[in-house]
Amino acid sequence: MTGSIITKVQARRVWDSRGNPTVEVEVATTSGMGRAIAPAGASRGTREASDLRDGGTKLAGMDVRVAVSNVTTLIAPALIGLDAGDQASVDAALIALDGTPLKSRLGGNAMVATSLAVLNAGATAKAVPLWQHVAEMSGQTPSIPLPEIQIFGGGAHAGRRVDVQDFMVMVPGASRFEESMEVTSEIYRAAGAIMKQRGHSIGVADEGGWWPVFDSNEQALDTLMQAIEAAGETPGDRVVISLDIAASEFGRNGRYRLALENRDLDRDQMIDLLGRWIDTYPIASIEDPLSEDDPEGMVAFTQAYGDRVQIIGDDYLVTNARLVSAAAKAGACNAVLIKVNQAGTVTESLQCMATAREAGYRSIVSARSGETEDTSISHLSVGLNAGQLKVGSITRSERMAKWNEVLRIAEALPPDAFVGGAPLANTWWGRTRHVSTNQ
Ligand code: 2PG
Ligand code: MG
Repeated sequence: MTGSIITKVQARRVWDSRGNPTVEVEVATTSGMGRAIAPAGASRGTREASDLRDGGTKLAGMDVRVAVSNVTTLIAPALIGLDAGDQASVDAALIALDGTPLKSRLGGNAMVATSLAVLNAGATAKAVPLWQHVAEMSGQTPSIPLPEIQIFGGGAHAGRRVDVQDFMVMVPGASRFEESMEVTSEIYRAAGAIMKQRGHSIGVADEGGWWPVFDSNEQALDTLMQAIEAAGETPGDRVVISLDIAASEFGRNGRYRLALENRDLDRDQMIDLLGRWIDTYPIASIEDPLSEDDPEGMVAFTQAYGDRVQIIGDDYLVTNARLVSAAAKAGACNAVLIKVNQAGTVTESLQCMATAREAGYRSIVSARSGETEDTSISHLSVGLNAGQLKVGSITRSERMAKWNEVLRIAEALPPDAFVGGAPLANTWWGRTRHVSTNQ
């Protein structure tokens, strides 16, 4: 399409939700412009695309001057003249130009901002919304995802005040996306009120969830249960719990150090602990239950609990099609987190989604803990028919920009485009629902 030929690629340094510098890219075609900003993780997988940071002492070494200049000096000349509507070719050019396994030459941050800006430019050139462009590209029927929303932060996002990184809720019993937001907002409020009653000053963690002042990880879970009840819900009925253990942050070589409780667990003890939580609380989804270097643990955990909960690989699979195939073969995990900046390009993320689908894995499009006003992932979750979306809590505008964008997109789709509880149908929640509705 001549209207989508890339005429200009520009970059600038902007700032993320943690006040760190990041890369923004604008890609122009004769039909208009597409823009995107690179997010940044704190709990990062070792096999994900690596961000290029300047190092040194200024801005704690986090500056991105080199990544920004890579866009203008190296990437721009390679992309001008290519078709922004042909995402696969543009991403192939980016990958070839970089030529490293972890995108360390150009920088994963420079590449993902460029790739997503191209995606946006492609949609602009077609004069269609981004979600529609993505749906046409992936051949999927667009759907409105089930949100996974953080109530308490933890782990690397809260000064390691508790070991578990995300205490979240999902509302698979909601009949609309809007309803799940409203129910979650009530739970968030109730959780804040409980923390206040306990005399805690109620600050928030990196993704907007309440700051976790707890004596144990279980106390956080108990408080979450209380908040769900205080919001007038029965835990396990319309609302379920979802956890991101982010175990790579405290596990190595099959050993797990729960700092809050001053306990060291081996692989089997860690699996038993999570199993007890699954037995005690209405947990429908667990992300990274074991660390990225513990495939044995991940297989054992999936064997034991894969028919009861969704088991998501994040650090473990780093949005990598090859790792998803290998995990499926080995019997590790049953779902994959899709973070475009882990893969480095849109095309590789799409390939990972396709591989996940073939393997029968569910998929969850996810933001990073360092985010911005960029809403591309909201569109990706809809256009890829991912089924689930995770962007942190229900506060702070780098999060709300994404949830609110889904509300807008939902208006353009029929009411039954909301996937509701479908993604969790084979999990504990789905089974419980099935039994209770037949009683
Ligand atoms: C995760 C993400 C988002 P980070 O682990 O799933 O919560 O965190 O971006 O720090 O990797
Ligand atoms: Mg994670």
